[in-house]
Amino acid sequence: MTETPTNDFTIPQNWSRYTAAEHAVWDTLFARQVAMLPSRASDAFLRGVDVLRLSKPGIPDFVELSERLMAATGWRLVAVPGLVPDAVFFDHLANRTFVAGNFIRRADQLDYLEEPDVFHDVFGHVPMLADPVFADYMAAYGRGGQRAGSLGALKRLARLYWYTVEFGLIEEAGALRIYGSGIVSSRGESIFALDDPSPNRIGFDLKRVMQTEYRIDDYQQSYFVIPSFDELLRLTVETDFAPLYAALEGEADLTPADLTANDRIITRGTQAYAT
Ligand code: HBI
Ligand code: FE
Repeated sequence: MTETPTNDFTIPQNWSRYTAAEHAVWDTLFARQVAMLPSRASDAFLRGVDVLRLSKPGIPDFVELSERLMAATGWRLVAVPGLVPDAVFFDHLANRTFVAGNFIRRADQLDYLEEPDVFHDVFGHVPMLADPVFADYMAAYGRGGQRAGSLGALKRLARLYWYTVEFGLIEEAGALRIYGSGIVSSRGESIFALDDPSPNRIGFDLKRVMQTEYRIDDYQQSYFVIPSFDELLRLTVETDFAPLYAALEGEADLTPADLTANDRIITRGTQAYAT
């Protein structure tokens, strides 16, 4: 058992305190992304945007959004001031609660910011949580996080989150689509991840992903492609991670651009952007 945090880090969203300028930043970001995502984002993501009625103008009210999300998959949304400790984050996920930053970036930061704001957290993550299979994957991930903490393997599991939840690609109807929140919430990366010759696009493999470092400061050098959300969930709940963690202890990490002989390479990247 992991410890239950005495402080769950949640705060009121204080929806009525957003200014007109803050709502306008959301509307600008929303309009930019929905204009390009129909041909790029996974069907599950696009369905989520509809089911949750995210097209309603302004920053969503978490109470109202939680009602729709709860009806769809039993998840809810709570506000936090910024990044929370790993154990707290995992406990929330295991309890089907997604924590979202309640602040929004300034109008001069539309394309880049370091801490996850309400646009990244809500537009990027919440549509996928309306998908029943992905919703189960996220809860399973939270339980896995609680266990990884006690096994000293948080670094491994964080990489799984990064290369699926944050920057994942999926193969749908013979084409690549984006579903990772960091991609769908970024105008530049929504194009780069699918169209640019620079990054590698590699068939998803659990151990391979957990062996691979990632960069947090720029577009990814490699993306991992899942065949379906069912398969991602199946792998996560049916695999015993403890022996994988143990095996990885004896092997060197891979850098974000490395390719290996066992990789199913979908695109061999030029890495021109990164170098
Ligand atoms: N806190 N608010 C917030 N959002 C996250 O995505 C988050 C976090 N704390 C820890 C954390 N993520 C990591 O544990 C995961 O990326 C694995
Ligand atoms: Fe995120």
